[in-house]
Amino acid sequence: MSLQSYSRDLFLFLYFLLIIVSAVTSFTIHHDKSPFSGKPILYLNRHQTEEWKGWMQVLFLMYHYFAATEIYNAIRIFIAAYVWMTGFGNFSYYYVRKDFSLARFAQMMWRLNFLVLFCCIVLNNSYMLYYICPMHTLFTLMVYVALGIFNKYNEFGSVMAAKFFACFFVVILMWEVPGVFEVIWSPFTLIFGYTDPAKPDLPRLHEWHFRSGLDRYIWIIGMIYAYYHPTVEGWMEKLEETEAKRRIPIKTAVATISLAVGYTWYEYIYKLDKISYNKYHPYTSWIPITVYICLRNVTQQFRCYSLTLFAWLGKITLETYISQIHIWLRSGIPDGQPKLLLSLIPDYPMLNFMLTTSVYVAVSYRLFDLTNTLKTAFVPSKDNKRLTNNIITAAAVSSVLYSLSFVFLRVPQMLV
Ligand SMILES: *[C@@H]1O[C@H](CO)[C@@H](O)[C@H](O)[C@H]1NC(C)=O
Ligand SMILES: CC(=O)N[C@H]1CO[C@H](CO)[C@@H](O)[C@@H]1O
Repeated sequence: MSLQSYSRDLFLFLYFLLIIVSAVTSFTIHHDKSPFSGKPILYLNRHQTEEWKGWMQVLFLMYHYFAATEIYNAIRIFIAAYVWMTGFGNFSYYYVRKDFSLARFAQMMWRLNFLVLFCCIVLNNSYMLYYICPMHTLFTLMVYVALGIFNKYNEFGSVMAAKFFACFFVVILMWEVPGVFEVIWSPFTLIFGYTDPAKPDLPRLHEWHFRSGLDRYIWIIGMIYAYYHPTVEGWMEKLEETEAKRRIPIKTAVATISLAVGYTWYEYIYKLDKISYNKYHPYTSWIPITVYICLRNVTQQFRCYSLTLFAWLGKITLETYISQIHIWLRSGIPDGQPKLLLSLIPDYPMLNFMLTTSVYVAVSYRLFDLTNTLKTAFVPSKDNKRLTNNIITAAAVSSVLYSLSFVFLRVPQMLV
């Protein structure tokens, strides 16, 4: 059993090493076409989003492994960025494809919750121990509902504006008005309740309120960015076609403004201590995200490049997030926060890190694969009858199993 220990030098060394390795081995230039215009893709394409997820995820995981508390605020931003992508990706999908079918919805829920459900059942953990999953499920649902209601009218700008306002209204009502959150969620305490064995006195819904509240607005910002995405792409195409004499000053101005805004945010918000930072986070997390988006695509070259190794890691973020708790770190008791490291080679922390990390990443990839394979098998795309049958069978089988295990758990007590 080794305890987490933090050395900034080692932390940065490992992270930069990974960047160098992926730059050397997986630097890729893409020549994709935009689905909107057929021209070369401009900004925030898939590769970039996945790469973005990947490099954030590595820092997020290393933050846990090495207990790097000094980057706490940065980690909050990364999680906000994931939620931003949930809003952005799901909005684009539903807005463009208009596919609100049961099958598509069930597939999305399967992808988000299949693995975590089994971890909860097998290891007797709460859903909230893996708070990323309920959070993304909630915000995915909210995007789905926002776009699904009266979806025939989504073409009208005024309807979309009303929908965005309605989203803000719901969020303000639920999180800003004291007491409303508890009233709405207390019937679901069984699912969203959580008690950290290390802090048994907090209310059951505290964790859910805290985690979901931190990123309550950013998914709407993601939707708004997705809504204006084609417009901004249009501007960018035009700018790219103008002569260098006008293009370069405009780009320089964009870069300078982004850097200045980013720096101001860093000085006045980021540097705050954890508690005060968390107060401002819901209202300010869009600033660094916007700055990153601007800088990441400021030149055509920048936009087309991506590091495929990070993009690969970005695809399996959900699995690496869930399995880190069990096969990289460990906690020892149900519902405990993972404060210990999995140790296969005691006394050799670096070798141990290498070995457990390889096993952990390989298993995560396998779990990602399995989730998708089983999804195709159980959630058929175009066969609603079979899908309904599967849902009913699953419900029946799980309730039988649940009742049986409930009885079996009582047996030892009855024998005494
Ligand atoms: C919707 O959001 C979820 C959660 O982040 C994500 O797993 C899923 O891929 C998104 N769907 C689309 C179509 O982008
Ligand atoms: C906000 C921003 O800097 N966008 C840039 C993205 O890339 C295009 C290239 O087509 C530039 O014109 C934009 O300035």
